[in-house]
Amino acid sequence: MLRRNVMLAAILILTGALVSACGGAQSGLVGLTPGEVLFDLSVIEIKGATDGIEAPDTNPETLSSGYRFKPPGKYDADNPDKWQVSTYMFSPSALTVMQGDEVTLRTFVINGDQHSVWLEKPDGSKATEAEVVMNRGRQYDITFTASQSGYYTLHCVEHAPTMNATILVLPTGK
Ligand SMILES: [Cu+2]
Repeated sequence: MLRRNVMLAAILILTGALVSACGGAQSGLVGLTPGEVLFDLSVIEIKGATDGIEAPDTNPETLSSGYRFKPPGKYDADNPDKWQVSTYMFSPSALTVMQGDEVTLRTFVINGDQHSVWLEKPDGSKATEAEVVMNRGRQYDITFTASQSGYYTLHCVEHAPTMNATILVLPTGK
């Protein structure tokens, strides 16, 4: 079974919940068996600029290496009051799968020249043997078996601690 996006997964989960509510077998999420799941992710950078309020006292770049800050005077030569912030992120950054799924995170890099990406299991160990170095304009697959229920976290080294994606693995009850 190949599921391609989280919306379909959500529908399947809802269907399973309804089946359970209607007196189906009580063994976890009815009708869902582990399968292959493919997600398409993008690496993006979102930006916001203003001259409507003063720049923050704390430089956002001290909060995360994923944040960028162009202060007043350095952002717009024609408008010394204007400033900009931005952040790198995975989109989508929250996914749901079933325990036992073979999951592929197919990731295309739109913004940022390099992201070194690794995957953390719910127990804190690494699900990827090495960091996957992702460069702009290229597509990369990270494939893993969601053997543990809980939260897997996709991390970017260069833009830690805020450039993450979370994959919630629902237990099958088996
Ligand atoms: Cu990054």
